[in-house]
Amino acid sequence: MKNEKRLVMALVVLVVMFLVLLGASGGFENATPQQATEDDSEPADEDLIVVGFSQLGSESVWRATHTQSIQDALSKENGFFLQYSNARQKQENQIKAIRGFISQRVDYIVFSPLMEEGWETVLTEAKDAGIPVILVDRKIAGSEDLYTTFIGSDMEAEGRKAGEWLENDLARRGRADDPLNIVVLTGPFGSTSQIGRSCGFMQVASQHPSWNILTQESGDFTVVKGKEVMAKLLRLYEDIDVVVSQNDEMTFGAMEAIAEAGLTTGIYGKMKMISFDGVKDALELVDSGKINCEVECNPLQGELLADVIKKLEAGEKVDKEYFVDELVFTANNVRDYLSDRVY
Ligand code: GYE
Repeated sequence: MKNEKRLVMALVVLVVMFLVLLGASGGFENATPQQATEDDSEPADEDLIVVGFSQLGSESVWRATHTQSIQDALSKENGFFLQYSNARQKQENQIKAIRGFISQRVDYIVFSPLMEEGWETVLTEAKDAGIPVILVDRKIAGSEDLYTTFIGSDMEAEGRKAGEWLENDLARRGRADDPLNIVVLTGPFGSTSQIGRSCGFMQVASQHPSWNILTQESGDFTVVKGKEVMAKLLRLYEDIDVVVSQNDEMTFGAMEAIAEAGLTTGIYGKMKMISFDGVKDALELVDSGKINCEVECNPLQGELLADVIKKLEAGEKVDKEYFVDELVFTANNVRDYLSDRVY
């Protein structure tokens, strides 16, 4: 009997030890949302400006470049101590990260909101704690007093540029009034990049009764989903003339689906392909004529962000929004930019 008791006790101890080890090794990561920050160390130097940065994920080359640009600019050498957190496409993770930054009393909160809705409560908490919030890349819906400034792209202008390129291309060929079947692969519905790009493109499309928008469907800004959605649309619609794809990853996926269906894109192909971002691999496809038009979205926002924070530190007034410079690439001008493209 005594021995049995001992055995049970030993087993209990083993199970407890196993659970403790599992927790420490991150085995519970899926059950409990990620820690607020991935760099919890304390700033060694009192003079550094402490910034908590919540990035929404790492879905694209654009996003990786955006993160890197901010990490490079907010470096120790430049006077910053950066706490970086990746929300992996979950709004709850971003909210948790922001709450973590508030409780650590960082000097600034920088974040790229996954969606436009749903930030009132947590940003009111930041405001009540007196921590300035800077939005990068994407915006939030609702009250403008919940953030200090925005740094990023004019997404609606990007959408219009896509429409205007199509308008001009058709006019140049004397086909301005030809009926045209268009499909739009969008980013996640409710994100600033989707809302802006769809609205801007629709503003131009609404002036052309011959443009028939067959559908707008989300490809989640990823290669896999872009391919899946495009394959489905090719089965649903026989005669697609134009694909508007709101980022390069979806474009790469869509082009795979189009090739697998035995069809072609670009200057000499069956379908016109319009894409957004302008990463190097996409610019190469513009150069080879497979993508007709790339509307640039500039991820290099870190230096502007650092300048704006330094201004705030100096007590200077800052604008409510800052837009980065962006171009449109076609086969006519892409060679001038291709060799300098680092991402
Ligand atoms: O176009 C896409 C990304 O919000 C501008 O998000 C950004 C978009 C970008 O993942 O590639």
